[in-house]
This record gives sequence, structure tokens and C-alpha cells, in this order.
Amino acid sequence: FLMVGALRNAIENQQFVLHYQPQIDLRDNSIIGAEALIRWNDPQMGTIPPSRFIPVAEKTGMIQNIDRWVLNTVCHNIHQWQQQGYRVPRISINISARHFGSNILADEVAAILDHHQCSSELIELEITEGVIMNNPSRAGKELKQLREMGIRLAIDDFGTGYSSLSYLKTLPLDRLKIDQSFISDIPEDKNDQAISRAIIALANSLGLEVIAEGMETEQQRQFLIEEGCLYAQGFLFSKGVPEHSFLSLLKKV
Ligand code: G
Ligand code: G
Ligand code: MN
Ligand code: NA
Repeated sequence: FLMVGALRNAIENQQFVLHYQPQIDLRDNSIIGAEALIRWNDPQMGTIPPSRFIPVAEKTGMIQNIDRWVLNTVCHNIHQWQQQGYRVPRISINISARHFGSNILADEVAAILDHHQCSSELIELEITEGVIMNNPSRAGKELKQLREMGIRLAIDDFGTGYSSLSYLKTLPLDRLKIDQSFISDIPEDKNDQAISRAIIALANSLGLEVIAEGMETEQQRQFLIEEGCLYAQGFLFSKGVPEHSFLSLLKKV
């Protein structure tokens, strides 16, 4: 399979880049964070979306190298941006299921933060529900370790995984990200309205932050504000953009 070899070389040959998608406070449109999104530019194949290579990387074990590259790059960037005088918001990083279950994540994150002198409050890790259900007790241990380091923890694609809700009360989570599939057909789809409303109510009553993903329209924005969701991420505000464009959105200290 062609991609595997190419993927193996991609890190060394610096073919990955990170884009940053702003996360917005719906009350004043200020930027409260950003999600780091990986892009792969292969000289032969062109730009390959993560939906095509992340699954391959997970199957072949290369995902740990990719996740580590992302963590290093984000921490390096944060430190550099701060040196340049930017007011840097929290950056969210996607951690793959396979890497999360590996028992080495927390130690690895600690070493990377230390190496780049990056403060843990500026990092959020996004994991999916499936990751937790794979091995709830191990996930719990790993999350606790990360939380004790001051890292924030979010459940990505919330509502799409096969999971029990009981983990929400036992695990040290900070935020739920409402999956974009529940947002995209608002306001037309009454079922999606109901599901989004329920997730927001659940998060708010459990003391978790909630952010809507994939917000594209003013109507969606209105609906979510009215239901008590304070934060959003989506094309209505910005897609993921290269580092220099992201920096132009930040204020200087
Ligand atoms: O950016 P885009 O919508 O194409 O991302 C598609 C999928 O790839 C999403 O599910 C997203 O979580 C995942 N993804 C994007 N960037 C990263 C990354 O840096 N690491 C991992 N593990 N997954 C990522
Ligand atoms: O699974 P995850 O939530 O990490 O995936 C995030 C993906 O969603 C990114 O690849 C990003 O490009 C995509 N995305 C972000 N905002 C929007 C949006 O408003 N509309 C659509 N269709 N996709 C979006
Ligand atoms: Mn994500
Ligand atoms: Na998501």
C-alpha cells in the first residue's frame, strides 16, 4: 500500500503542517481557543486530508509518531508566539484512540511540555467516547494523570460514540464538543435540535463546558445561544487556517 511508506517519510521530510481553527465565545465573538488540525502535503499526491491518512496511521502504529509531532509542534508554537508577544489562547489537540490507550501518553505529554517550557493550562486534549469505552479504568487513570498536570480534557464528536453516560460523572472532564452532525441541519431538523438541546443541558447541569462544532450559519448561532451554549467553532467564523493567518487574529500582550 503506497501510502504507508509515504506516511513513514512524511515527518522526516516535514510534509505535515498544522492549521488552527479558532474557537469563539458567542457572547462577544472573542477567540477563546483553537483546534490544531493536521494537513499533509505530499509532493506527489498533493494535499491529503486527515480523514484519509489518520486511519492508515492508526492501523500501522504510526499514529503515535504523528500525535507526538503534533504535540511538539503545538508546544513549540505556543512558546514562540508568547515570545513574540501574542496573547495565546488554549490550543486543542486531537489524540487518537490507539495512542490514548497506550499508557504512555501522560508521561510523554509531561516531557514535551517541559522541553518546550509550555504551560499546561494552554493545552486541551480531545478524545472520543470510544477511547473511554475501550478500557474505562485505564482511560480514567490516564485522564486523572493528565488533569493533575493541569491539562484540560474534552470529549470530541460527543453524541456519536457508543458509550455510557456514567463516565461523565466519574472522569475528570472539562468540556463536551457537540458533533457537527447534530449542528449542520439546525434549524430544519427538529431531532437535531432536540439532541443539541439535551447535550447542552447535560453539560451545563454537570458543570462541563460545551462547544458546538461545525457552526456555519447565523440561525445555528442564534439557536445555540438561546439554548445556553456559549462557545462554537465553525466556518461561520473561520475554517482551520495556517499559522500566520491564525496569528493575525490574535492580540499582542
Ligand atoms: O480537519 P479535518 O476536518 O479534515 O479532520 C478530519 C478528522 O481528522 C477529524 O476527525 C479530526 O479529529 C482528525 N484530525 C485532525 N487533525 C488531527 C491530528 O492532529 N491528530 C489526530 N489524531 N487526528 C486529527
Ligand atoms: O472530528 P473533529 O471534530 O476533530 O473534526 C474537525 C473537522 O471538522 C476538521 O477537519 C474541520 O475542517 C471540520 N470543520 C470545522 N468546522 C466546520 C464547519 O463549519 N463545517 C464543516 N462542514 N466542517 C467543519
Ligand atoms: Mn476534534
Ligand atoms: Na468533532
